[in-house]
Amino acid sequence: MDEAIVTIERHIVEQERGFPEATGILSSLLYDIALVGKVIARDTTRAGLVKILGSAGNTNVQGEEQMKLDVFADRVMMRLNSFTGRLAVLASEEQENLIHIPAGYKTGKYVLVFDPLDGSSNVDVNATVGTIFAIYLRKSKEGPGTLEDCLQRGRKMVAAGYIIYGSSTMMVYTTGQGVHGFTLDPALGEFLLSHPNLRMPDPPKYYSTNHAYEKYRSEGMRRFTRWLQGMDEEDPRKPLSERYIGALVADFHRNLLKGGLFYYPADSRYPSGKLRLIYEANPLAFIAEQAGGYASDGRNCILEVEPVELHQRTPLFIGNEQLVRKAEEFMVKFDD
Ligand code: AFP
Repeated sequence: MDEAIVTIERHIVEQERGFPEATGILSSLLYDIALVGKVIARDTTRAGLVKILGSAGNTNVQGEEQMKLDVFADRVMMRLNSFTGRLAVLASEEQENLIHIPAGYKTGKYVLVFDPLDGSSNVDVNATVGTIFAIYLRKSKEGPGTLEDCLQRGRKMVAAGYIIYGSSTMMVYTTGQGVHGFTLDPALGEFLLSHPNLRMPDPPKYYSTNHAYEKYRSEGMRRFTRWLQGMDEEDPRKPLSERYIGALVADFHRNLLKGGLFYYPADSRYPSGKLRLIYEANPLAFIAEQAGGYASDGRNCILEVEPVELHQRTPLFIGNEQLVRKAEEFMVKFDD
């Protein structure tokens, strides 16, 4: 007999049964985010997209050029989540300040932080981009959510995931009960379970980093890269193959499915790293851990880092645990 077709809605509800005290609000929130994914996917793939390609002519809080599709994705996420009564507060990589629930609408018990369109410079060249999100329980008791609600350790996350807009659209999420991937059937407009219980394959196949910046990197990092390439004379290994898209979510997704490591270390241009702890590193770290992998800032587990500001940057090493641990070893040996 054919196997059952599982929609994301059914899967989320079934996962909720693992939490007898659950009220169903988290399930609804995840389903709201799946809808956000469908709306953004519709716009990234529509022929008329050409009209909105190019820069919006302004910059985001990181001083980076913002693409029009970023603005669109940001708005969709806000509009579909601000009025539901499920959230206390939101924070977006594209906005300097917290996003509060509009006056006159109820606040809820959850906090949503997100990168609406990661890797957006890929949009102009029809390459993969994605939306990354994390959900926490609010810490404040009532009223509008606070900065403290958003500055929680990754370990406190109750759910995380991403939607990747590639050759197909996929949503991958975890609530701490494994990692599950769903592929969007564009004809049905439904995400269908295609990758249940994802585990990072071992041995890993790939590493992903931007070699162009080698000259800005530490001795430990240069040596680590040579180790990955099998050129460390004391500890030779079969080289890993290299793949780098320039959209963290896409590089991470490949490594999740095939086994591998993504790393963006601190360097002399970005002494604290380039990627954002709250919107990028933490959600993917939770997913990596749930898939049997590990994420580090080079010294500590990413999920244990206490955030001190909303747009905090971090070095990131994420993927198969033995590769991430090896990077940590190189840093201790050559950089401390
Ligand atoms: P954009 O969203 O500005 O394209 O940045 C993408 C990103 O934050 C992350 O997704 C990539 O892994 C990383 O930057 C790429 O950075 P480099 O271009 O410095 O390699």
